[in-house]
Amino acid sequence: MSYDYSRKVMESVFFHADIDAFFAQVEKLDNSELRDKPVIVGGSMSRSVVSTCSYEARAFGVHSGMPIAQAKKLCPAGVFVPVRMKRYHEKSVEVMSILQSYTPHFQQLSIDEGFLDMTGTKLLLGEPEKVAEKLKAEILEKTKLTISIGIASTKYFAKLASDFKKPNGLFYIHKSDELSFIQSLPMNKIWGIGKMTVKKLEAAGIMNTKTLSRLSCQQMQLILGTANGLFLYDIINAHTEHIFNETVRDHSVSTEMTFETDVANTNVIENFLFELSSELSYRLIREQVASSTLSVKIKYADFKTVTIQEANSVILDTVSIFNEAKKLFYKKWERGNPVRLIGIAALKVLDNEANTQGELFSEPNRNKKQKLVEKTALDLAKKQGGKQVLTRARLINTKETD
Ligand code: TTP
Ligand code: MG
Repeated sequence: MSYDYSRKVMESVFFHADIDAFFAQVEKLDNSELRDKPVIVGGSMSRSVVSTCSYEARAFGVHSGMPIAQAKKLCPAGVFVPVRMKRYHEKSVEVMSILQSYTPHFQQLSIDEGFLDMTGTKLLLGEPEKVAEKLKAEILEKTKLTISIGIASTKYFAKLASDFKKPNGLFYIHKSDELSFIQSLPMNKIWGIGKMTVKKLEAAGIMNTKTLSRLSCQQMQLILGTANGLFLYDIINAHTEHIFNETVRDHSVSTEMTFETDVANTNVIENFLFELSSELSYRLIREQVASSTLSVKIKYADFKTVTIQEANSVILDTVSIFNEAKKLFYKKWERGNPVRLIGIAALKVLDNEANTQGELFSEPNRNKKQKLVEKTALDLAKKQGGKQVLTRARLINTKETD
């Protein structure tokens, strides 16, 4: 038997699908009075930042992670609505199940986005753009939500492409255009270059992507460190096949906050734990990981710090994290001793094998899968959370929305 070596190696085709202004779009869907209005979602419990906002609000400069107070100044006509995670999860499941019906190789990346490996489907399904159009139309018809789709030969470029024509966009970055596409973006628009990286590059005299693209790998590593230098070198030279394919193992996801004044009131503490639980849940889902070991940290007014951890069944959703965290807290807390800071962490997290949001909530985590390396504004907000000042009133006066 002979093998036809002249056969061309098949080019990979990936779609990246991402729901437009997700939380805000769901709010509009559920309340027709919000149609065409600048809708700003956020301000749950103690954390008064914008989760997301509609494109009308974006025109005023409002964006995710911005303090609500600032959003109000920029967009006084904005309609501010609280986060309703449960409802967003429902809609996410609807969208994700349609996405995964298009390919057996679907990778959910966060609550509102995922990759579809469409390699080799051209003969069966047709041109990628046509398939993407059909997919968008099906999602709109069945879920009443618009999404944007990016197409490329790697997941990385597909993700850039979906962002390029948002909202309700469709864009194909062909392989031959990848290098010119990436090198035409301003540095701060290149996915993977955060504010800190831009600062470091500028401090080294690299002011634009063109100059950046001329650096050797060693030069980038000198400026950014070994791993980050290599990561960026690969991106800028359009070597992106490996991105979004690494696996995560044995790291932890944590969040903590400091009280404005030391607190011994259990109502306040429990509200606080709920807020932390909701954040932790959001991050676990977003990073597509799961954990069965929760840890709680308590720092007292005198800075004495204690931690307690316990392995249990898989924890993912806010309520089960909250219940577990509360149990651990009361086990360890010296009753009446005022607390200065509380933290919770999911330890030994593993990639969640589940492909849909629904499975994510019910199934235990199993094998390792793709790593999500996305650095969201939310993560930044959470990091700042440790220093964030909170008021007692805000915590008590808020309703449970998750
Ligand atoms: P994104 O897909 O980053 O944003 P988006 O869907 O609102 O807008 P678009 O994709 O059109 O640019 O995030 C998905 C959802 O995740 C978003 O609707 C709300 C939530 N989210 C936060 O709660 N905080 C954040 O900082 C970010 C970035 C997102
Ligand atoms: Mg989105």
